Amino acid sequence: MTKTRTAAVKTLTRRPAWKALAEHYKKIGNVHLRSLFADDPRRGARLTAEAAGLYLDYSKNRITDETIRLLVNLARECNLRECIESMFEGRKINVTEGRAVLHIALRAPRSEKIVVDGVDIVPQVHAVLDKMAVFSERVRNGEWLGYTGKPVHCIVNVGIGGSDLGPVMAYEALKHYSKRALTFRFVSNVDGTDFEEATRDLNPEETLFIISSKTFTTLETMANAHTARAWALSALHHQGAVARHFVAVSTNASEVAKFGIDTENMFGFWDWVGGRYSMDSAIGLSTMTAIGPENFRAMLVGFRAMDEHFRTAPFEKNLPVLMALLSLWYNDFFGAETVAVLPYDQYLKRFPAYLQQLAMESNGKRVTVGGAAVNYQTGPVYWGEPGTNGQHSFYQLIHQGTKLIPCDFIGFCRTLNPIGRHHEVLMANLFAQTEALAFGKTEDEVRAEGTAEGLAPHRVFEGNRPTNTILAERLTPETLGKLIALYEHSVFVQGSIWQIDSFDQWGVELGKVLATRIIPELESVAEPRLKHDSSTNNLIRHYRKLKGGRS
Ligand code: G6Q
Repeated sequence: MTKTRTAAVKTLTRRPAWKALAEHYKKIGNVHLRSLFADDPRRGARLTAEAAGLYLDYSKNRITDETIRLLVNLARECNLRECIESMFEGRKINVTEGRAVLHIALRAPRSEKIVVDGVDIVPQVHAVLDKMAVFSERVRNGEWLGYTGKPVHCIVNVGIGGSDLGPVMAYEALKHYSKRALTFRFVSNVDGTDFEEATRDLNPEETLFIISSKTFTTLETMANAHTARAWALSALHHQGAVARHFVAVSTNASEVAKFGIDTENMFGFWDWVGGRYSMDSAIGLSTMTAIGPENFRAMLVGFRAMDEHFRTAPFEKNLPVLMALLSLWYNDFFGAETVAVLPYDQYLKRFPAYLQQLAMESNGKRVTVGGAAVNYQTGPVYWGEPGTNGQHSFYQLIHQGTKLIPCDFIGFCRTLNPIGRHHEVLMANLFAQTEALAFGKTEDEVRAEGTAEGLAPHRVFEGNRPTNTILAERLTPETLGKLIALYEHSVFVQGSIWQIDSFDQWGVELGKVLATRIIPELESVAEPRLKHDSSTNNLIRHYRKLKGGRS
């Protein structure tokens, strides 16, 4: 390692604020939430923050006021304010790809000016939004006719990764606001099962495919797009049908045209929108078609409200900053490896999967922007399921296992589906879980209940399990926008402190290259000459043998 690299590596852990946090951890790392709450009766009301209608209770974290002060110092020492401005001003902060990172421009109002390479991009953003609005209204009103003159009412989004997870999550999250007469399906996996199951009950005459691919070269999406075209043409029998049954969301007009899609029916976006940050760009075309342009715009208003809060609020009151710093506190000082995201709303069932990509593809990096290996932990594993389902599966480990798992609980004060007592029961469970995780149940309390001697240790809840609780009034398009922007910016804050490039994803490349090499080895009729390691060679041979045996 060169001298300069060594210097870069140590920068973060040598910072006074980092060292102060390490010292502070020695003092409070083992302090129990029970005593923190006992010492300050106002803690539960005090350690909260509210912005844009999202209420964050972070009092059930293993922190004191001093912790927040030190974490904020760290953010300052890492020039977080400048990092935020660099993003908002469109500097090329995605260093390894030489790109600006401007998903915030996707929700900028028409009046705003954001210049990239000398061009104001806001008019382009709104031109695409307007074009999406016209298209989606035509589909929603039954004016978009298929090749045989029937209105389309089944919309299939074909895309993967950032071109799938956002659209699926948003469709599920906002189903309540969707036009129920339309059917939406999402095909992402190259496994033919995904396409088959998504289309088996659809009528090609009434089906419209949105091929969503920034590059329009992604192997899985192109395979599914070609299968979709063959599926449609086998029923419609004419190349001309492609123009009526396929539209594209892409930055690659020439590949879109080559596929046979009229570029008039292509919805563009730009290299300054990363895949996992694109659900509010044209990649959200299926979302807009489902919920309508007005609701989509309301979602953008929500994003924007959080963007403004993030850019202007002091760090101590800044929701994305606070959440990022708290997560970093556990990740880098307590050695926690994962974060559980637990939405108490069935509509948010795909939210953890969406966050998984957002957080893990962004911050799963082991070298700094300058290319030096880090000597501290970067991005944690994100995972989760909606409550209360998770309570009956993995919460056991969070409560009584040996691992520290900070959790984000997300709940809404008003339900979209008021049925009997369901919502109170749901929310009671949310509050009860955070209470149980924080305070647990002592051995004395267990014994006082008359528990049999041998059973007592099993029934003890240690507590001291940290949680954030995020509450909003109701799940609306606007709230969803705020929630997503909250996590987007939180991920960015962490990446800025860890000095990594949160906007590239080189780690997905190697597997793709190797797969391309292996495909012909699986397909060839003649026995291929394999040059992999002995395990991979053996697996390929085993596969070929069994595959041959079945056919
Ligand atoms: C996200 C990644 C990745 C990407 C997919 C699909 O940030 O870049 O998940 O979205 O690989 O890429 P295309 O949209 O180009 O098909």
